[in-house]
Amino acid sequence: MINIKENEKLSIMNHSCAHLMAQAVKHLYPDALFWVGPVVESGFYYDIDLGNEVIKEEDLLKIEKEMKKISKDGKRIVRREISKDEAMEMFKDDPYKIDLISRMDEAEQIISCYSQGDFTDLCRGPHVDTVKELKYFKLIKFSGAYWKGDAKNKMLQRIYGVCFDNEEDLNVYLNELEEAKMRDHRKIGKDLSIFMSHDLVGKGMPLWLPNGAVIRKQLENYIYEKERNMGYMHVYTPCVGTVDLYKTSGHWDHYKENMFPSMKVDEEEFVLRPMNCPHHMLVYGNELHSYRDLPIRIGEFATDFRYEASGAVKGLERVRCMCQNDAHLFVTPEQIGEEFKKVVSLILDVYKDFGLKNYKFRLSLRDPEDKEKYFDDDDMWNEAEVKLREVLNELGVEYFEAIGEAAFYGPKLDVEVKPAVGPEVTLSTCQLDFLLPRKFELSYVDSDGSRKIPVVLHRAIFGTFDRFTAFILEETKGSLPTWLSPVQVNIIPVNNEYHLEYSKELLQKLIDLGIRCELDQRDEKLGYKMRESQTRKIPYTLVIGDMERDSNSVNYRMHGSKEAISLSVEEFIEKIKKEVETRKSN
Ligand code: TSB
Ligand code: ZN
Repeated sequence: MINIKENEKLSIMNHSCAHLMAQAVKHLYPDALFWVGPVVESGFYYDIDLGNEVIKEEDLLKIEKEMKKISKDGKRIVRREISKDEAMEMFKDDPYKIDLISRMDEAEQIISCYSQGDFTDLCRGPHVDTVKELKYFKLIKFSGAYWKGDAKNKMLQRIYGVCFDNEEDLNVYLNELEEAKMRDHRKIGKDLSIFMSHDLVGKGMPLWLPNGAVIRKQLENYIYEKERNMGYMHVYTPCVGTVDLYKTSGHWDHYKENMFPSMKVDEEEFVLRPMNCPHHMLVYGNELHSYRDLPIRIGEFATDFRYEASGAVKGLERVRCMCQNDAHLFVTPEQIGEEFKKVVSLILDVYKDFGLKNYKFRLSLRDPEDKEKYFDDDDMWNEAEVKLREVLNELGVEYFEAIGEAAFYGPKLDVEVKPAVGPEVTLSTCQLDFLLPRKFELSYVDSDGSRKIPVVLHRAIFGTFDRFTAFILEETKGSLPTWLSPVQVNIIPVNNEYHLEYSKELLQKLIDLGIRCELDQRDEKLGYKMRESQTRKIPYTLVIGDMERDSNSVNYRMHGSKEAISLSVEEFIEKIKKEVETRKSN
């Protein structure tokens, strides 16, 4: 999808279109006040104070109609430069503009504003010459948005739109948008009953429904096996810790704004944990370790809580209660390269198993100028960066570098993916850490009998089960491979009177073999049931009639295929079992 913000011409058009929309809104809602109207990747938006009015779907059409009218009228867009004092006077009845003007740099004594007909707005510009040039636009959606993004402030109305310089590009864009909406995991998650949310549970706290729970369990089994084979040891630890634990780890100082507030129980003060590292440090410290025991790999499917802004939470992708596929690897300094390589290889392996191709590796480094954010040890940082690059080059992995994106304790490698809707997010991560083991006074006995401090690699291959599930739902458009599908086989008897008994036997046989199977014995038309089986994206739909019953066979259609194939029951079982056991991807 085109990035409007990165295209100079479209960027100017979209910015002008935001003004056009504001003018139309002002015509329809004379008391409207305007906050900011920037150009974004997907077009433009404007945050508007409409008093107590809340924008509805049909209002967008009204505003669009008014925009068309103004555009036809064809007024010129005129730039004017005024002094800060003039601006203050001109907008004295508009608290939002006064806020903007009063915060403008002292050096910025000249302020520009743009007028078109009866509408004037404060703006740096540039703009198109006349509103006539704005013909091919569409208002896309609306939402509430707190003034300055702060939940303590008033809720404004945000309207999004997009503008192109020709009709075809607009239509292509709108089609792509429609497709992205269909691929959005929030829609798929609802259509396929994978997760839900409820105000009584809270924002960013999805509930995994039975279908989602099956997927999650399969993911857990899959990654557990991989990790176990690589020598990981899995633990269970509580999803709370005392404030002192997080003071020791440094999270209380560096991560507090991402944490839920603390709560007192008797004499102890607890927090819901945002990360599992401190718990795992304590697990490591529970025993004395020799250099011969290292690497020690402590894994956990661990629930964490993070305060994410209410406007940022999104389906399963960005939640406030999440489950990490987490592990902390304790290594000697000499083992860093090799262990890091194993993690990157595991990431590559997993992505291949899932048939994922749309991702990028990002090597996140510190900004050497920023002495506040990053733990101060130049040698450590330089050495670590060299090592990570070395491994990536050895593995022939393509990556880009991002300065200033490292964690406060060390550089990291992230895997970035693009969701159907919205900005890129991180899936997998592997982070080098020289700091936490020191804070928890961890050690191992080296070959010469001396005490040494281990280095820690924090890593999450799926990231969280939540975000990974969101991503694979979008990548597969909900058509999951058989091994991951909540229901793998749907049996439909042609006629309940003659074929139900055989169908029931078949159902039981498949269930006994651990295949997730359903029998549709409702009194509905065969065609209807088959279509529904497709909509539910069930990999195998078996249609059972006389032929199948009499010859102990099945007749199946795979999801997305019209072809009907006959196999003996034994052959079918063999086929599907193999597909599940090898976790075949689509
Ligand atoms: C890997 N301490 C490390 C851990 O040992 C850690 O917590 N790293 S993290 O902060 O990067 O989080 C790990 C992964 O969780 C991220 O890579 C991302 O994929 C996922 N994640 C982070 N925040 C959210 C969220 N709000 N919702 C869903 N998944 C999230
Ligand atoms: Zn960690």
